[in-house]
Amino acid sequence: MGGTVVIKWGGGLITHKDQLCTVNQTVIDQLAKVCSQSGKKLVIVHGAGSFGHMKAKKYRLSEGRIEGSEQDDAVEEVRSDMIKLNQSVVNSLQSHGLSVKSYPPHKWARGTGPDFSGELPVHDHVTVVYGDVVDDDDSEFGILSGDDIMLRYATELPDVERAVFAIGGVDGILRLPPSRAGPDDLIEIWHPGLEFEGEHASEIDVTGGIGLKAARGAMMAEKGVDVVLVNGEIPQRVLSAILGESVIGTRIISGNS
Ligand code: IP8
Repeated sequence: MGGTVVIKWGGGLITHKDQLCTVNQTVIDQLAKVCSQSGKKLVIVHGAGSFGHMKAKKYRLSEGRIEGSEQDDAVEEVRSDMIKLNQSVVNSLQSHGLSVKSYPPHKWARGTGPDFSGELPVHDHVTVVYGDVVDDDDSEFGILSGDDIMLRYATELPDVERAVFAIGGVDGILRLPPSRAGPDDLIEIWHPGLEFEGEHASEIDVTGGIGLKAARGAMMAEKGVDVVLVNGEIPQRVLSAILGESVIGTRIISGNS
């Protein structure tokens, strides 16, 4: 079976981002299928999309405890919404014959950002984790992005072959925001010295959008991990990316390469 491939299923890819708690079942099933076809040992990290960002934004959960603000129900609701999204992911993977174990981060991780604490759980075959509301020593709770979890798995597991970000609606990192970009604006090889004008829906998202993926991807590349971003709506590209074949998308290389 070889080494492990760490793959992010973007939240905007696997949910309908503008409709509260609505899964994109077609995409989830396509991704589950290619994961099963790949025959690889996988760590799948999924994002939150409309199961996390909308309520987290409304109740300002990424800011931690705000005195005088009623946030406790929202913390529990987002955790339970994320368990529902995770269940859809796990069910689909299992229905494609995979041996899967899922580990809700609020049970094993503390703190936010790339230096969160907690031992990374791993299952023999397919491990599933996701962006979540976690406890935090300073601010009581906060939002741990799947992108930070990706970074830690990709750089700390001993046998990682590569890291793949499957994202929604775009072919990779574009020079211009998707609304203004043309076919020639895909950046095929990106490193931190190369500027791009990412679009971040900060009125919707509580985590970092494409900019955070690029930044975490660069940190992985720095440690020698191959990183690629691909359009997650095109199953063949996701499969090629998992297998390490050449594919339309953005490869991230370290600033020093
Ligand atoms: O979508 C965010 O995770 P991400 C988690 O991976 C929540 O950045 C609960 C909003």
